Amino acid sequence: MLKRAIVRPPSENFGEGLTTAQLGLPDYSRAVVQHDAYCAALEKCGLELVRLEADPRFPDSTFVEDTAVITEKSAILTRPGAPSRTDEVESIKPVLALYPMDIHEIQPPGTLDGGDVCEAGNHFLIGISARTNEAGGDQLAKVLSSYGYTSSVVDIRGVDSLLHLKSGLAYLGDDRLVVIEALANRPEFSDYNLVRVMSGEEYSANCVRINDLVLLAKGYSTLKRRLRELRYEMVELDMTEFQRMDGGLSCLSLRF
Ligand code: CIR
Repeated sequence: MLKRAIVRPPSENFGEGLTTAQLGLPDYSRAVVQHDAYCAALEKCGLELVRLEADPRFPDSTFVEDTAVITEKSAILTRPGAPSRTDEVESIKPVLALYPMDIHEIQPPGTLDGGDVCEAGNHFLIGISARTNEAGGDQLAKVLSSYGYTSSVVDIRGVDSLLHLKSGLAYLGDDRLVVIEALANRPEFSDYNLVRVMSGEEYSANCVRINDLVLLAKGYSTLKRRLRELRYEMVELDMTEFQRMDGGLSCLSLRF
């Protein structure tokens, strides 16, 4: 059962962050409203929120997920692959130090973004991407294995328009993965039950199961219908302003 989530609202200069989306600049006030609704949804999932201040030094810092990987007994501080984001980790470190868990850190030359790490029960899928390199993935795998978790690597470097592994993949529990078509035939996922996301609706793959609810981006009726058939209870959230900055539902919180 997840108990809490760290969140950080977007800063006014949020639109100066990194993006490849070509969807135009985000509207800051609308992003704040969408972030508020996201926080309310996390509370509806039963999470207590640890709310950090917006940090204009790092326009991408609302995407807190990229700064750490958290397991039951440990937190691994990442080393984000984009130079403009590397130092975001510094302000997360003291927050995680407040909780009774071991803290590890990814070391150079390793780079790792939390968005590339998908926890699937006791197994972790680690994406190798433009942000996460093999050295970062190896370091994470070693730490995870010291706590009894297994892991495997998924190279997504050839997959167009996929920033992070979790931009195209989500674990719903019950050995079930939501996955975009471009990843669906990968042997790495052959042991899972797959919910395939049709092409053109890739953004919806970044959904998040939190306790009894699944958070889903608004406007993607195909996945919504499928998840309803599978009897998931969902909360739909307007994510347009974060999508403009390549961010999705999982990126906006660190859940543990
Ligand atoms: C970036 O490019 O780093 C941000 N604009 C978006 C990060 C999204 N994070 C995630 O998928 N975990």
